[in-house]
Amino acid sequence: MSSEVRTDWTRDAIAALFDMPFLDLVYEAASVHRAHHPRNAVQLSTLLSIKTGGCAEDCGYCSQSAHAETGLKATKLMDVRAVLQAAAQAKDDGSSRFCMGAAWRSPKDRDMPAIVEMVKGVRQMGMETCMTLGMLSEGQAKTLADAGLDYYNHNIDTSPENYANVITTRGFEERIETLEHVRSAGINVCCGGIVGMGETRADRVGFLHALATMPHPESVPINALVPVKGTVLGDMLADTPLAKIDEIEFVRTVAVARILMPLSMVRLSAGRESMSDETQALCFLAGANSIFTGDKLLTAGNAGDDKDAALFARLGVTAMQGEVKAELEAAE
Ligand code: SAM
Ligand code: DTB
Ligand code: SF4
Repeated sequence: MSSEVRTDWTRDAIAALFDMPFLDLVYEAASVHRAHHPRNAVQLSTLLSIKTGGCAEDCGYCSQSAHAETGLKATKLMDVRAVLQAAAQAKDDGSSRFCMGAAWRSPKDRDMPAIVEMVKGVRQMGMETCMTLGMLSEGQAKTLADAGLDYYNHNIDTSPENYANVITTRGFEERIETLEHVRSAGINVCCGGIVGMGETRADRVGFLHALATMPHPESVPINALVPVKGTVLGDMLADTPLAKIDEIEFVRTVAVARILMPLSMVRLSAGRESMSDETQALCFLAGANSIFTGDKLLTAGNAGDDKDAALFARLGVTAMQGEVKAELEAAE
């Protein structure tokens, strides 16, 4: 089972993985990880919010939604030069991929020339490029591909049936359409979601089922909800602390993602700031092999380079250097 790449997973089979004794599940996931990826190596990506806040969408978890009351100041699209400076710093800090995020429902065509300059500039520094700008038309995906964009992040976030409980201003199917535009343009897909939003186990099964039955995304970010005051879900969690996801269940989600999508990079994404070293170590054992570095995600705090350096030293883990795809192929 561990060496096959399948897109015919059923929900029952995925639920059965979640139900496995924890130690068997982690052992299985670790075996799949070791069969396909360098061991003890974790890829580092750095995020930059190139356009913050004031977003028209109503994603219930997001500090940047104009529908939320988070007091976040909205900004205009950053200058290309300032973006390239931040990328140079990330490279100096050992990151191999620079991910630029904008709080847009979708980019305007008038923004595309600056976006293209950012992609070209970051690539010239020898870093992999990733962007997350909301929904893309076929033409916009093609423009980004021509600029040399390596990855596009666009999350399905949760199960199709839970989607409308989290976001009402767009539908699950619209996410799938953008993912198709990205893939047909030849850009690597980065697609995952959030757990810990008060969803059920069945939603986590449905979320991973959707990912595992499409052409597997090259990167799968698994975010733990960062509860932000003034957002629907942040406030819900503050009122019902028991809804917070159990860390063992979080590790199970990572392990099942690894088993379902053996060749993908599974990224332990938002939420590490409040995660113990022990939980993160279990996630790495269960096959997570990428993280976001630095003190900040887009608007929320992140563990920070000093803490991560200490964690890596504690675990004997090293940073995976660039050329992730080539490494994946060599490990096959
Ligand atoms: N506006 C673009 C979009 O929605 O596609 C890109 C940026 S958006 C912030 C990227 C992803 O970050 C979301 O899809 C969600 O999975 C994740 N995210 C946002 N806020 C989060 C939070 N508070 N906790 C965990 N993950 C979060
Ligand atoms: C993803 O799945 N996680 C990143 C990235 N894609 C763009 C974003 C996490 C955002 C966390 C909340 C914040 O910083 O506002
Ligand atoms: Fe806007 Fe993206 Fe935040 Fe949704 S997740 S409100 S689309 S920035």
